[in-house]
Amino acid sequence: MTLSSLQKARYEYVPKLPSMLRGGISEISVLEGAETKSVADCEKISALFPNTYGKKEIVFKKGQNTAPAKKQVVGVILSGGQAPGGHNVICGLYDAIKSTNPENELYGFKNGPIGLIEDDFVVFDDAYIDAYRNTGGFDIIGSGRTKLETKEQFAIVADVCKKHGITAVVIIGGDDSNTNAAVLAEYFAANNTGVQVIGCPKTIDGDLKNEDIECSFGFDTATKTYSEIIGNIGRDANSAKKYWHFVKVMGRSASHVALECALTTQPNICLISEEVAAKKMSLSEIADYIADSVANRAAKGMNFGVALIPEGVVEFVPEFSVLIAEINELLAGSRADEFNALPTWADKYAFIEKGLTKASMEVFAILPEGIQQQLFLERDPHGNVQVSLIESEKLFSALVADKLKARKAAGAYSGKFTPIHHFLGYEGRCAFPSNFDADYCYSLGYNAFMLIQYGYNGYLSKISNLSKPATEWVAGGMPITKMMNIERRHGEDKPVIKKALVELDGKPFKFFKAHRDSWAVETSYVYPGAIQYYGPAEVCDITTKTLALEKE
Ligand code: FBP
Repeated sequence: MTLSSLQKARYEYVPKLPSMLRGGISEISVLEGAETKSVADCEKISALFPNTYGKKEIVFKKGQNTAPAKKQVVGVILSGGQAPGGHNVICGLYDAIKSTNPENELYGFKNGPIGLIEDDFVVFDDAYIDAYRNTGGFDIIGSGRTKLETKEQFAIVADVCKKHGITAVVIIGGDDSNTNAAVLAEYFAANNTGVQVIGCPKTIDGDLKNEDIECSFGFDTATKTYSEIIGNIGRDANSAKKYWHFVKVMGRSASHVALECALTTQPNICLISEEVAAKKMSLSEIADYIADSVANRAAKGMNFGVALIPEGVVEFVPEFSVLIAEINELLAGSRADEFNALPTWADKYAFIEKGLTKASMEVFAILPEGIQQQLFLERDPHGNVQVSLIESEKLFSALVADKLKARKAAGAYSGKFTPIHHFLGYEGRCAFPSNFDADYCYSLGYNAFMLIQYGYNGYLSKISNLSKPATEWVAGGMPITKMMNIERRHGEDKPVIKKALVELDGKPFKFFKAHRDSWAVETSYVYPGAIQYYGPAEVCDITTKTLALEKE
């Protein structure tokens, strides 16, 4: 394998641990705090988790390690979308496991949760681990989106664990995967398997966070990667002075990624899905909002700009959600075949016109034809519209173009509008982890083993005080049930970890709101440049603006 210079250099990087985890495993003791309660629906959650509910929050500190000595065989999986730093969680876990007892073993189950069901694994050794230290990606064992959620699956996992003598399973995943980790932990406890489950908070989307988890790993690196590119695009726009760049960034539900990139690069426009929903904005209102910036800048001679669009925004536009629901209904069952058999788009359009309500047809009619067709072509296995595949950056630029045309006709605008489109998503998910993510992830993995060694089950590895230097980080664990509430999912009440959306009264959004009107008209772009791995801490170890503002 040919290695890049950076890859070779990163192999040598020694991730920074919180002080309390430094100095050897024998010097890490545990401090138990108060018993916990779930954030809501306490009675229901406690009834669903009789063996794992209400456990104590814990913090590690310097002191004599009192954990019972026993051979540990740990299994680990990566679950869901890639996020920079996943390899380091496994490296930290491995190092803690082996430095406690070289006889301990770490099994990596392949391709996500399915690996545990199919008993498809690798047993890590030094050479294997060393080839992945401080690198991006999940290729160390692969990842997948199969869910571990049924009793039948749990029983298979219990058998697989028994077969290999596995004492604990570490699940590295997002809110859904960690919800399932809590259910698996309860199953293991209820069935006296003796197997523990520990979760680690992952997702570039940044929507697994709460009063205990300050941020999910990967968010730092992914947003810095996108911000570098957005900054470069802004500088190109300001150099050429002829294009409006519409940049969609990942974040299926929440707009944390878009907001962080906006705070870092100061584009002219950044939509925030949560605000769109709160204000019940229509597509037309959003288009007018962007068109105002285009027109105001054109009036100052600036026919260029940068607009950020969060991936999930269209689902937050109320009228659009209704339209999607109606389309799903319209094509339910055999009607999809009937629709597909129609020979021309004009025939199909007539079918749609007949089937939609007047209000939804009005929304449908203003969409560019390409997007209209996308709504009927891209269906998921259940036959539903795949909203995430909608090219919303193109949708909004087309709607803005229509608005500007109308304004021009009315003599209210005389600029030029030439849009260019980008989608930044996969580009950031496997970047070399920033020092922050390399350190945070290594600490999460190392800490996960401390939780295992001390016998905890159904806990999330928790590293906090993250806006401070790594030495001041605090390592510990929180029962996952503490983060749960009951939500309606697929027609059923389910215990889940609450997804964290952007809070409109939170400091990051408020900061953005206080500045965005001037960013919309002026050219205030910031060019953050590439992630730096070597150099002064104020350049290399900086956290996100979101975290800094939340913790100020
Ligand atoms: P996770 O929630 O699993 O971390 O994944 C998030 C994400 O990166 C989203 O931002 C994006 O919409 C999605 O994954 C893409 O998924 P896929 O890799 O299946 O195309």
